[in-house]
Amino acid sequence: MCTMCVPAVSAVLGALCVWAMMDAVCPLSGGLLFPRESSSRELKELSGRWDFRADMSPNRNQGFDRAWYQSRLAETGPVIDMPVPASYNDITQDPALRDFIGWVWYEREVVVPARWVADEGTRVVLRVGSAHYYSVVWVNGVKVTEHKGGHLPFEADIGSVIRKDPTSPCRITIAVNNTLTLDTLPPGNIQHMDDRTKYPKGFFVQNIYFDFFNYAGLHRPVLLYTTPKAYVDDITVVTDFLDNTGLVKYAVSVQGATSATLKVTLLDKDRQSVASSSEPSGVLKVVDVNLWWPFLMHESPGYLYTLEVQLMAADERSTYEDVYSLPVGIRTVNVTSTKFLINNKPFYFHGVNKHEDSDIRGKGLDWPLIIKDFNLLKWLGANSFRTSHYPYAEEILQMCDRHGIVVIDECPGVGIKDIRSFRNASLNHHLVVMDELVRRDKNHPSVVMWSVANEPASEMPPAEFYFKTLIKHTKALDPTRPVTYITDSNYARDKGAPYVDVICVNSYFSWYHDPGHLEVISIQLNTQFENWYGKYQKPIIQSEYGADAVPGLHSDPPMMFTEEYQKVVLQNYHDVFDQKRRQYVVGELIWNFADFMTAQGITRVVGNKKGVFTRQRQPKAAAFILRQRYWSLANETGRLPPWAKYPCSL
Ligand code: BDP
Repeated sequence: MCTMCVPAVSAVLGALCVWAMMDAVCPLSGGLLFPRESSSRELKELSGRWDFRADMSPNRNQGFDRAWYQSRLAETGPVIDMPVPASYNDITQDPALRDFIGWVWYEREVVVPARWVADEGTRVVLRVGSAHYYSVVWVNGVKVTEHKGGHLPFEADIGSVIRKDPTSPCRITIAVNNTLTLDTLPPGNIQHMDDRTKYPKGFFVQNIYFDFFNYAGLHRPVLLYTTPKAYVDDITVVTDFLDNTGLVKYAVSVQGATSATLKVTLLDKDRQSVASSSEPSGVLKVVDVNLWWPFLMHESPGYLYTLEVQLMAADERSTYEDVYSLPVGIRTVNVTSTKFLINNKPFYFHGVNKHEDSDIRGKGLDWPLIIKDFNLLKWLGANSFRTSHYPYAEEILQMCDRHGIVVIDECPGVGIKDIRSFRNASLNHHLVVMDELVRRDKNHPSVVMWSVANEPASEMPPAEFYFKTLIKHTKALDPTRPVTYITDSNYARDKGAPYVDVICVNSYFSWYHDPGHLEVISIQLNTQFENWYGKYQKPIIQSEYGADAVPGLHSDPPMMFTEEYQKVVLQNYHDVFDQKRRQYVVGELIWNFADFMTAQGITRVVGNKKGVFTRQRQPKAAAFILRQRYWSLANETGRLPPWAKYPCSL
């Protein structure tokens, strides 16, 4: 495939020539609904053991040169077992695989139910939840799709390929490349070290400008699912309410049928129909509506209706019926100059920043971890989190919808520090990623704001055009949600702030600035808030603050890296939050929920230790401080269910 690449060229160029091809392709066509079973749709999960090989050849291109996708991977060289979903980095004892840069190859043979193959009226779709960063997919040696970007799903209709030879098993090959360039999100670059007195032949490193390990592989489920040939391709829902009546504006798009009949029904929690229509778009009215409320803001948070869409279509050969059910939460989001409103009531974010990160799995989706984390969020009394620094799995957002955990949904625009990453190629890719993100997450009631980037070099002159364009584009995609980016820049020099709806600011007083001096926090934080509000008159969220604490390390008086120091940093910040939240501060998100892995470096001791929980999800002293605070904030600002009035052991 990479005919432009000569063997001596590096892994990064191998990736680049593929991306150039992608740019010519129209970025978004159609919807990308989460795959759900229904009476008309079947699903086959491909989680489990896959064959795997990293292409360790000097230019990382041997797999393409020798067409590894054309036969079984085991026939072209040695393979090892690799779990999917998971990052591959921490699965073996091999440091070369942990730190690998370039193409890796996954393969799995699947038995496809005979009916799926025989029935020409069935679409068979291969879906990859996410693969970091760039991927190419073949079925039985035929390329079916490629995708750029490590955190969003992509899919391909593979029906025609598997029908070519109905007797052979379906062999899925996925090549994944984690090389980052100045135009990827996040950006990075490859540096070759040619001084032979210092480095071995062919030595190169991947430079990154973000603070988490660049885990790679098939991070989210890979699956096959079916739909009829005529099918519900996309649904968009926007909600509102007037007094006691909920309003669900919807639009359904259909593919594969010239004419179709639709039945759209809104069901309540007891599966009773509360409104229906037969139009492809319209407004459903719900009397005595149950609004979707955040956790700890209402006795029954996270109320979800179900929008059931039934499609009937026919062509000269057959009739088709498709059914798709979408969970719908009815709520509104608005921003004033001092408040963030959900359902017209002031909402205060008392929450966390997270990472998709854990032992062994890296960034691989893992249900025990997801559910444990939601239990810990509730234990803390957290009502929100930010998906720092990339979109999280859809399964996680579904949990947020169910439990009323409010989300600031962030795209992978982290580490935009090099001026060359503000060029058109980067901006165009960033716009496409926002298209993909909004397409995927637009219907989640839990998502209340888009964050287009984290700590970009927003003081650089090109940042103004870049963020103006990006934010305008995002608002055009979704006029119903506020848009922000997260800044650590100086209020007077930040170029993008005029365009955001909410100011989100990160600061680490007494840590990166004036390390060890807890006494500066109160004055510096106060100045920070007054400056930003004075200049922009927009509500402010403290989107990051915190300190590293090595669990079990103690000192009194507190010293940096001890549990006591982390605790006192938090308490000093909280004192200022308590003054400013009565004015224009609308939220506080601790950095970080849990310790997480980073690249190796002199400031990181086996990862970033700013978690209030360890990486294994055990609480540090700071977790108890936060828990006390969040529950008392909830008692003050929300309407708690009786069981939650005072959680045990406070
Ligand atoms: C912030 C970054 C975050 C880092 C954190 C830290 O947004 O990604 O992990 O600093 O240094 O500025 O702990």
